[in-house]
Amino acid sequence: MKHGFKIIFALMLCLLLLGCGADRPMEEGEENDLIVVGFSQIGAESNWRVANTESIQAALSEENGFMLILDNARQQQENQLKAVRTFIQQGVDYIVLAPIVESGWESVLEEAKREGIPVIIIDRRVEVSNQGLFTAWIGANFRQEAETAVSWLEEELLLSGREDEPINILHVQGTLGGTAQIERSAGLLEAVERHSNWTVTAQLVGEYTQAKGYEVVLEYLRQNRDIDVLYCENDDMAFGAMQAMDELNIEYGADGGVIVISFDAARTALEACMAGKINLCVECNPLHGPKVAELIWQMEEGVLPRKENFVDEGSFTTEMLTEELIANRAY
Ligand code: GZL
Repeated sequence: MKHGFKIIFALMLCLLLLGCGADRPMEEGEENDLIVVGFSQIGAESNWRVANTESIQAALSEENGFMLILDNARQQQENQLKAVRTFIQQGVDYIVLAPIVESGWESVLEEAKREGIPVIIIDRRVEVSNQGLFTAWIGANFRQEAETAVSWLEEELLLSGREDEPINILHVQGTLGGTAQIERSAGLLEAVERHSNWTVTAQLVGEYTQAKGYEVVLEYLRQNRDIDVLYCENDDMAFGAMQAMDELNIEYGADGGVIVISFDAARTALEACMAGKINLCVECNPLHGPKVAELIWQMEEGVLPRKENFVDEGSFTTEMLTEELIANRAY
């Protein structure tokens, strides 16, 4: 724990122990050597994000030797910048940042570096001139996720004899400028370049939420019903789009109609996929907590951690899924 934070922490502790609600006085002689971690999280926009936060909270618990300070930025980069600067002023030991977009982090990361506070980036990436401004990144291979989706679609169309038919694709994007959106979009658009019979009829921004996904898809489908594939860059937007198609009596899913492709593969999406409402769930593993803890312990022992740390992930189709498989999933 940094000297500065020790003073603040000691003051906070005195206030608590003076009857301001301390739930338990420190045991006699108990050393408080918790590792203090400031975590700037984007928000709680999706099931994926909630699972990501829970994973960090579980791994960086007091029982595991940490004091976690969690800040929810409510989808605003400005709030993340403020949170990181507050963590720096508090003199935390480590900062974990889940950046909402790739740009705009150079100066705040330089400030953290000047104070000698290691920063671990999770999930989406940061675009900086000097990769030394952060210690490590943990996350998914978003381009691979897109390639998994496109390869599955190519196979699906071939198996159904539609490989040469005109295919209209409605593309529902996540928050523009975040790595997940950039890579999942690029993977689809590159495939459209390769297939002259594939057309992206529209790109709608659903901000990764069910409400916005429903709103933009309903508005679009009211005017344009001629779509063959719905490519949704996360489950929550897919649920919003499904709500819109239900409202407009548009058939979709494994039994026919619009082919639905979704990313994240949270339990609720897997249940919809098993029910045939989503054709393909491409997994994006949110369980970054254990790896964050592992890298911090390495640094505590003076070991420089690996710079890039990918999480494991796969994909699921209707016929692959069972109640048991879904029940055993961590999120
Ligand atoms: C992906 C992550 C995305 C998820 C969404 O790693 O950045 O943000 O796909 C979440 O569900 O909102």
